[in-house]
Amino acid sequence: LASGPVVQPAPTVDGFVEAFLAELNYGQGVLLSQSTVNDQYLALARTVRRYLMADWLETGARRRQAQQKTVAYLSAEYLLGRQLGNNLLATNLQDVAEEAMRRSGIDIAALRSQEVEPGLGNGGLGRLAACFVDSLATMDVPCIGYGIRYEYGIFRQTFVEDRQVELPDSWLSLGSPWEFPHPERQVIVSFGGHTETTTDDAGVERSRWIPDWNVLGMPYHYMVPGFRNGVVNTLRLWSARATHAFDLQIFNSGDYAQAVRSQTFAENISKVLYPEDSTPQGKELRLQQQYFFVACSLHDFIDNTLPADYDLRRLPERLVVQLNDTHPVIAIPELMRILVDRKGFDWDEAWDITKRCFAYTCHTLLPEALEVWSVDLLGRLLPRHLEIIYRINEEFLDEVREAFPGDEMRVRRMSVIAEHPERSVRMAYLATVAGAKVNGVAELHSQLLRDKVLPDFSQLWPEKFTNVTNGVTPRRFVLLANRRLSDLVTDTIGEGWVTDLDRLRELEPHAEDPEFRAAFRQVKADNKERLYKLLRVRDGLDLPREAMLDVMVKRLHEYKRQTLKLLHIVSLYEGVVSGRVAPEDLTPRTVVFGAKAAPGYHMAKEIIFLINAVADTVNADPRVAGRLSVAFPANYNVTLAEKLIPAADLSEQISLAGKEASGTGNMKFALNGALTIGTDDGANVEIRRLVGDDNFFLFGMTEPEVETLRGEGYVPADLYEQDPVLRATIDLLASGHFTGGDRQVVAPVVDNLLHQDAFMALADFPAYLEAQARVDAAYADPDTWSRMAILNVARSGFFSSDRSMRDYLERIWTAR
Ligand code: 26Y
Repeated sequence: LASGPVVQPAPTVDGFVEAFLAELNYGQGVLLSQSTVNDQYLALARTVRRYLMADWLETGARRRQAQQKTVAYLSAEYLLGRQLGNNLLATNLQDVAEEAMRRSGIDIAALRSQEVEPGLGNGGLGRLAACFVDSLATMDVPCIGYGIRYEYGIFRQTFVEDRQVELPDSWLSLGSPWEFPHPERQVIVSFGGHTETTTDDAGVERSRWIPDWNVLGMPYHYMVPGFRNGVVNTLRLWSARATHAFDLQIFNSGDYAQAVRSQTFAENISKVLYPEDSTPQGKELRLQQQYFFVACSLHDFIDNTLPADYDLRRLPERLVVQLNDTHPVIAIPELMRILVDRKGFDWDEAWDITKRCFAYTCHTLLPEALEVWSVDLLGRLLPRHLEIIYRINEEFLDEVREAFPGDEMRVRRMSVIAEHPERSVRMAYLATVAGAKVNGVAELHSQLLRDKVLPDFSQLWPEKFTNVTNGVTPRRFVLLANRRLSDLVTDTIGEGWVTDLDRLRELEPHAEDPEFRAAFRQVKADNKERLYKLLRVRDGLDLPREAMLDVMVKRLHEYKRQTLKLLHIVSLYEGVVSGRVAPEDLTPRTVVFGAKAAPGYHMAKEIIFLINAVADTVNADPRVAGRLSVAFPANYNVTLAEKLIPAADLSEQISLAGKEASGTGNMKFALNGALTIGTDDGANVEIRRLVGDDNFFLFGMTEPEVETLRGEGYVPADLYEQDPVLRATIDLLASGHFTGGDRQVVAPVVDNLLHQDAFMALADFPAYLEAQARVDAAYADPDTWSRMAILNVARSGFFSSDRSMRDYLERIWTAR
């Protein structure tokens, strides 16, 4: 075996054509002349796959032999995006493949469009997981990404009369060439039942779990290629199967429905991604999903990945389990169960091993988003795990009592078991107790995590807490998404920046070069052109070519404040229709929104409706024609992000300070030369520090100011009374102007803003308008704007997920 990764020699166009035709004829079973676009797409994908296969096998063999410490990244979500383009890039096959397709009379662009992206995640957290596995492969770090192969990913969003309608995302229906099922590697996962106490040979009392139902977990493997480095890591996603596909005896007796019922029931577990990224709903199925994938994954690592004779006392030398938020935290009692019940360890030794294997990443600050599971449900579904959690908690609370004698209030505050409003397990606390490290995802977030979310824990174990600022992969979000910018960068500073993103700094001096600025502007213009062509075909949108492109894309959430952006649009429009502002004094702008609302999140859906209603009215009004347009293409996803972000001039990152843990879209925009208008929140703080105050449009309250205002009693209606522009803006919204005179339909959003405004959009409104005026002023001078944008690109190398992975390696995975 070779000791390091082997980079394969470049293939030829002839060889590629031959391999492609072989896949088409002998894999897909069709002649080129008879083949559909889907046939061709599948054959092309399988051809690319073949070029990765030797590296995949070699990486696997090398990993088995080297027995290095491996990161098991446990994540309920992976928002991968399309694979074909990424894998062509990773193998450096894009030019060869393009030419090969041309010679075969095929337009490769049509094949790329054929791929349905695996949308196995909701938003930031899922996309982060995908960026991290990309970086780990590129850095040749042993990692297995574990997750769930949802049969239906995040819903497909459509608009019917301006309202969101969700359609199922059947991403597998035309076949998925990127996955490799391994039925021979299925594992059994148990649920329910009860526990019994027995005495073992040594006279020690042991608990035994007698479950009452099982499902099978079937692994599907996906390639995770590093960037042109001969490394291909593995993503292993689990699909649920019934243990006995169906009961033949029942079937033969004629009860066909009953015969398939158990099958349907079991397979529900991996049926659909929960399109929720806000408050946890006590959904039994979600707990089943969590335990299902975690149990499969630990079993896979311990029983199939480690050598058969491995001494599990040394497990922490071989395994680090990174918990992507609390969704996989049930892995902690599961590892204890494996060690104590199955492998016969005594409790203390098992606990010592377990504590050294886990690390926990928190992705939120909203208290309502911290997951809890009712003791009742957990006890029914996983009775043995509940016992284990109780014991972990008992011993932990003893430790607290020892550290803070007589402080029973603190003991109650810190207990993993909450008593109110119902007895439940606080998963973040469990993760903090068991994890060797706990990290937030941006500096501000990590600080607030210590001070506000887990203050008692950070007091007890200050050394546990650390920060790793998020990052994004430059492969997908610069090289793949923005070929034009990438070519300009490479022409200017040479190659190498894609895997060493700090080198973008070398662009700094070129910000002063008029020729470079012009080339940079041309890149933006070309990207806009490409985007608008797409939006015409995809959404029937016709957008002006010259206007500033102002983009707000992210999940729809009140704390992210899409309504603040909407108020800005309405105020611009109101200015013109009321005659306060001459239309020619408006800086031409096109505002693009992209956002999905959780299906059960009522207010978010009302906000979507209102944005669409405002867009319809504004776009149809000749008084602002060519000056103000609003577009809301449906179904924002990774594929659309790759087109939108490179075209954007202005990036909207306007959450209420202290609410957005990090944000990662903000990083993608900065790296693609958009300027940010943003609050002092999440990673915006670090972006601004790096790109410089002069190259960032900061506005709004700071987190302490938010706290102070809340403490004083925040009355949004007073702001409405006092500020004439705000009043005119809200009045126009409330008047029904955008909804055919219907005041009723706008009331939910308007009343909420006036009487609650939990995220203080009205409080930040004047500062936001003032910052937008600064944006207009800067945009008026193309050289000023380009200079600022180039400096954003040059100074954002820090936000590569390669850097995040180095930080995890240093601060979490090796430091223990
Ligand atoms: C428990 C269930 C309801 C749930 C499902 C998904 C809860 C949360 C989530 C997803 C959260 C999420 O995407 N958080 C985002 O993580 C990003 C990556 O760290 C951050 O950049 C972003 O600020 C944060 O909102």
